[in-house]
Amino acid sequence: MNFIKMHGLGNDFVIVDCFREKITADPPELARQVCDRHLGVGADGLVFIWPHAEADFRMQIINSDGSEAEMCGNAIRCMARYAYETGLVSKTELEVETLAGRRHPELIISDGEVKAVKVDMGEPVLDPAQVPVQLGGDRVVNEPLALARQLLQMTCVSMGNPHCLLFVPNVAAVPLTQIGPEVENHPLFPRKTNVEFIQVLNRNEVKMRVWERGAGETLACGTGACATVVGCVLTGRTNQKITVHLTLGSLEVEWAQDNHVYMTGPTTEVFRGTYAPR
Ligand code: ZDP
Repeated sequence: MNFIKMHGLGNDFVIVDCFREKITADPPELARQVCDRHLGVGADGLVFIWPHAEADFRMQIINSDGSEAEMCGNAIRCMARYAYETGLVSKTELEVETLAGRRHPELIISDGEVKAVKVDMGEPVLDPAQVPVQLGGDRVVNEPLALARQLLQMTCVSMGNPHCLLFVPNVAAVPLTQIGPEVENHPLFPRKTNVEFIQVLNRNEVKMRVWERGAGETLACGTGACATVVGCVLTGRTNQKITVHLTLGSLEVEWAQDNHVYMTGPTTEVFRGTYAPR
């Protein structure tokens, strides 16, 4: 199986072009094998580009634990660039079908190269039943979250996939591997959740670390960065357009007047290869 290894700020993926490859293996099991950093290629997720009748292509994202996610921000940027550079598409504004609905990446080209990708990530969802998080009311903003050894304050946003936002004074000091799984698997989240730890630097910049549903700590999360700007605005901490600083770089995100969240960031192709499924 031919694949392309790409990443968005270190959130890395094995991408399989199903316009050209025939997939016979079971996707969840294939993802667990391929994403294994010792026995496979190694990645945070396995992503398939499928043909689609009405859209330029359909994106399917499987986390490294084999669970399927509704949407993926860093990967959609990588796939948009791959589709353009390999001639799957010949335009710079694309339509991508996902489990979260249609998404619209735009390739930012200069000197013939894809310098960045700007994605309309759609509208955030605050209704607890749709995040989903099992609390009442019309939104979950600054609500208590009781863990085994501490009481946190959370804000919950869906960008098609669930996010639990926790504001902290210093992201570097967060015991991510201890708190992350406890929140990811908390009974309040029937479909588990991604967990973002956010340190507000000023009204235009934040630092963020993420414990991802189905993948653990990753270096970046595009949907998480989009959920972050929504949570920051809802809690009065930042402006609508901010820079989200991640471990290896930053994403520019804006919760715009049209209620859509726009995310702009880089993509990197690392290598191409052939994988022999076990
Ligand atoms: O929602 C989830 O299960 C996420 N782990 C999917 C992957 C999200 C991603 N990190 C992103 O950039 O949005 C790829």
